[in-house]
Amino acid sequence: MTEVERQRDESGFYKACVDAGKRIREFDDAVIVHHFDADGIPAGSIVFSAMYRNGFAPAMQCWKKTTPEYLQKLKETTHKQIVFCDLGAGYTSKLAEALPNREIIILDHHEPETPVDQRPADSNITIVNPHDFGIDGGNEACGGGTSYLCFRQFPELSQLALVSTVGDMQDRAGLIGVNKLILKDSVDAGITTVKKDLRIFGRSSRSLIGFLSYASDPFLPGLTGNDKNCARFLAENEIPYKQNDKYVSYYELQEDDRKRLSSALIECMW
Ligand SMILES: [Mn+2]
Repeated sequence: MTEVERQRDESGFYKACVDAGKRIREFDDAVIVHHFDADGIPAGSIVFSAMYRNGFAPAMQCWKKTTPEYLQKLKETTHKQIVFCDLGAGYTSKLAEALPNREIIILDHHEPETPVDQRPADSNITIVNPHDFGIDGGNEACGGGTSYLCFRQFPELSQLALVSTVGDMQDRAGLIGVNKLILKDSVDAGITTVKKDLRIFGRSSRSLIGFLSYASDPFLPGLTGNDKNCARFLAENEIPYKQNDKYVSYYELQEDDRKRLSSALIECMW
């Protein structure tokens, strides 16, 4: 049964997360293995933080991908428990074979190796994966989100989950489904505010010219890759990209300048 055919069971997914979170907080000799990317690093940090709040600091390993070398390094440790974050779903049989005497929990959103109803019942591996509940792990639940849902009693960790969501590029059409719930947790906890703004990298870290000329998603016709055109475009729209002889960033603009720039960009996209 593919994930599309599988009936959506959000509450089942949330319960699986809570159960895994409870068990993880009981671990006393654990290593966290997390993916080396913008989703996996916050995901591992979420699990670490939740355990650390219990007075236990687990070991951590950061993997670029699942390779025999990384697996060997993990085998050489003596940790009784292993939590995989943002990886592992595609390699459960290999993990079971290589690490038979450990208790393993996999918090992942990648397509599972085996459909949930065909997995061995006596495995030492617990899998928590949105795909098993008819939830699309490709656009509404990432590794960090799945990890956070195990520990919703700590709503402050929702911010790391949102970093994961953006890092996994699940925010393209706005946050939906599970991601939307995490955002709500974060807003309700008073630690995140939602604001409509330009979705271009470098709002504070780049000069306005760089902000526009390096933009590739979306591609800005006539501006991306062309510093001169960007400077001309800003001047034509009376955006003060240089103030007191210093190039300024988007965040340093006044609200009305930002609005004018947004409108001009929308026009240039048409
Ligand atoms: Mn991921």
